[in-house]
Amino acid sequence: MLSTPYKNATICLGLLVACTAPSFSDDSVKVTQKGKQFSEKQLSLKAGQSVLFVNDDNVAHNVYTIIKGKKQDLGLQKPNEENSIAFEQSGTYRVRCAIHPKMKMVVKVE
Ligand SMILES: [Cu+2]
Repeated sequence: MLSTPYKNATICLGLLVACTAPSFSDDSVKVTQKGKQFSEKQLSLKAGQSVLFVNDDNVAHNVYTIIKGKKQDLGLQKPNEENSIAFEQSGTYRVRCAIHPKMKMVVKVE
């Protein structure tokens, strides 16, 4: 019973993020995934800034972040797909691809 409304809420939230993305794009940083690497090895951001991950490869990628043991997963990103994530909490995030363990990035948020 509970799972369906929850799923719908998640989809709505996803659409909302997708639709409102251009309005805060000034503040967001673009990182591409190409050649099984992130285009940046390290980023410094202010809390609340977002990163737009764009898959510019011909293989699927995944992005997840870890801070203080807390994991946030953006899911699978097929070629040409993009996903944005807001870094709300200050600290050092490790950013990884679940498919390619060598893809690594560090995001420092203050
Ligand atoms: Cu990957």
